[in-house]
Amino acid sequence: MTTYSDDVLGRARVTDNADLHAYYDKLARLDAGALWTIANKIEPWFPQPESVPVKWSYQELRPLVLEALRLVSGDDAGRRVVALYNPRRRDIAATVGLLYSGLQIMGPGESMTAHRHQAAALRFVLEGTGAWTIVDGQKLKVGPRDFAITPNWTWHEHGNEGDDGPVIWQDGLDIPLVNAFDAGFYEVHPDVYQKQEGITNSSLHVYGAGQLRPFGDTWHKNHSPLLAYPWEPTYEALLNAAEATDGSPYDGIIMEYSNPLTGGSVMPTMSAHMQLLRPGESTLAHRQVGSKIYTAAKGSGTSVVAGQRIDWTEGDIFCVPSWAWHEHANASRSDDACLFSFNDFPVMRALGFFREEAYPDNDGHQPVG
Ligand code: 1HN
Repeated sequence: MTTYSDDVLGRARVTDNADLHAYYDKLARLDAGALWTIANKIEPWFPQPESVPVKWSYQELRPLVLEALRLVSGDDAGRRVVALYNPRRRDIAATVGLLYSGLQIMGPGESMTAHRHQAAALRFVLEGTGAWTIVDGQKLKVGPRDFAITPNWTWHEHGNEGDDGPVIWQDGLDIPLVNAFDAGFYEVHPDVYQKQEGITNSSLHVYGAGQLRPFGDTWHKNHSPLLAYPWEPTYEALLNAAEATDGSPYDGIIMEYSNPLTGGSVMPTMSAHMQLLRPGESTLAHRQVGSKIYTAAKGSGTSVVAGQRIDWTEGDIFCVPSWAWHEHANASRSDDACLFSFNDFPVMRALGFFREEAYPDNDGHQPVG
């Protein structure tokens, strides 16, 4: 059995005294230190995230996101984004763990300049019908509940060509992860704007046919060749699966947005899911190594994250820190509810860090409050 006491042989358990303090001072002056004073902190028995569960209410944030439209121009801001910060991770601009998320707004007729960076990005559209983005020359048009990717080091620029109001979409980036590795690079496009190549949504035309792949394809990049994942086929896939399977006891009916050529995650650092909770469905608690950011895409419900109750309705965003117990419930007995989420699980898996377990007691539900 695992013991979590530090007062055991095999854990650091040195009692401080005056001699030791004098010794620590001498080491500090030489940019050194006694490992045993921090060993237990830097080698926790299990993950001890600085991040806490947080809910960002769309109803509360939306007016402030709209306010940014008249306060700053897209050109001056670069991107007009309200960032979502975990309280103790503001210094690294993280929403949870080493993931970042924010709400980006673009007014009708507006467009942003092109740039590229080492961080990978993804978009989940919350409202507005005119959104487009050009990713390495490919123009994508995206609407509410559509998902799109901007793999790292791809040129990208966005705009809103609608005339019926602003577009608000959620950005998800692995910026804190890239910065933790001191791996960040950034470039402004030499021509400021890209030229569209080929037809709009061309990757959907080539790779969006589900079980059919272009024969003899030579795609070799480490991200999905499919750049946009529209809502309608996503929802249909969930409804179809719900007819045929019981889904997961922890997640209901859940689908991963995948690279159609490999079946793996859309990008090497981040994966995304859409899940459907059937009317009245409540799931069991589980936990994973890795951080997750959820967005209520449809309907309303309640999740419990690390014992904290989070009520959500469309547009609300909440996070699950690594190794935190979490479970979800659809609030409605008549309508389904959908949660979009993205995570850093591909990194955890690639590095051999991934673990997952079910809540063992209390019929699989964690205590609340
Ligand atoms: C970025 O490039 C975008 O291109 C959005 O839309 C959000 C947050 C941090 C750093 C770069 C974008 C970003 C970002």
